[in-house]
Amino acid sequence: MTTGAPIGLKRFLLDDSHTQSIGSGLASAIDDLAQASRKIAHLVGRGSLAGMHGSAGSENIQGETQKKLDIVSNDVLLEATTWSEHWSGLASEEMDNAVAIRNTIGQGGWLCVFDPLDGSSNIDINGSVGTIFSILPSPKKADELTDADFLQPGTNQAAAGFMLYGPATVLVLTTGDGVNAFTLDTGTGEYLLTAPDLIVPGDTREFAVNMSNRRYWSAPIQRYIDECIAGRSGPRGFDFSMRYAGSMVADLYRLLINSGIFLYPWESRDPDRAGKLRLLYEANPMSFIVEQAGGAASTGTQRIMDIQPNNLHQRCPVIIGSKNEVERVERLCAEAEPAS
Ligand code: P6P
Repeated sequence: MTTGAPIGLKRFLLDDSHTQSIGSGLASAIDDLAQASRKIAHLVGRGSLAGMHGSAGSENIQGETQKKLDIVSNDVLLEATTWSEHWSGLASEEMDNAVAIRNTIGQGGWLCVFDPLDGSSNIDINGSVGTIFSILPSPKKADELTDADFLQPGTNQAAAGFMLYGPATVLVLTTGDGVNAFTLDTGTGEYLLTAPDLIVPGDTREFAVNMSNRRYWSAPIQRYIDECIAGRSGPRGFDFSMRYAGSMVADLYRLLINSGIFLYPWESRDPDRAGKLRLLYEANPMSFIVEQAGGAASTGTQRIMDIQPNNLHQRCPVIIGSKNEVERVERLCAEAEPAS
């Protein structure tokens, strides 16, 4: 290996000091997902030439119309994990229930929960989309697994990451010892370490939120965003900018590289629904990554990774990113709480 050349994902996983403690089983399990993402990246990169734009004509359990690429990406991930000795079960945004991995190769020790293609509303407009994954310890053998075995708090995660299929395909990964980003070399098919030890600055002047939903937010969230918009003449004393991709993977990658705060809060339009984003395969993996990069991830009133899930597709409010801004939102929410 030429000195100074970026190291590949497989070598990073197997011999880097970051991950020697995780063992070769988890390292190889992560590589299964990286392999699958190469195929997804190729399909996404072919755009409409792959003949996979548009709706699949079906809905997922969330009641969301499934894009053809949602289904295909889910199938690619199922294929990559089913024929591997590292997994015992899978759960996905695109599947109502978890599935057990029964194969003759061996009995895996890991569960994977994933959103196979996050931001898929961006597919047809050639926007950035991605895959989000969370890896949990399997409490049982495959044959004994039920959905309940996946209902583990985010603090149980052994690893989490996402692939962003953008102008470049990037894999962002944490195994609990910092956050590292790898870029896919489309020539060799290898993920190369291009951004080691990512850190999210505690302060930021950039926020990401769907402003069209302002009327549905609670008063503290409205106040926080209004103060950002008020800029240097307002209580913050400086100007903010807003960036919003409508794709969590793109919005989160930006705040990991620059700084920022991303919000998808609870909304009054559907008061019984805790938020839009799903806890197990969107909020928890992203929270693990951002916390490992020195940021924070909250519902506004509680640390996301402390939530005890009660449903595979449970949703939660998400306030995530630069720590000092997330804590400011939490203070505003606490002040608004009725005196107990
Ligand atoms: P809205 C994509 O559908 C997604 O689940 C996330 O990737 C994204 O952050 C959010 O929904 C966008 O939702 O309501 O702003 O279009």
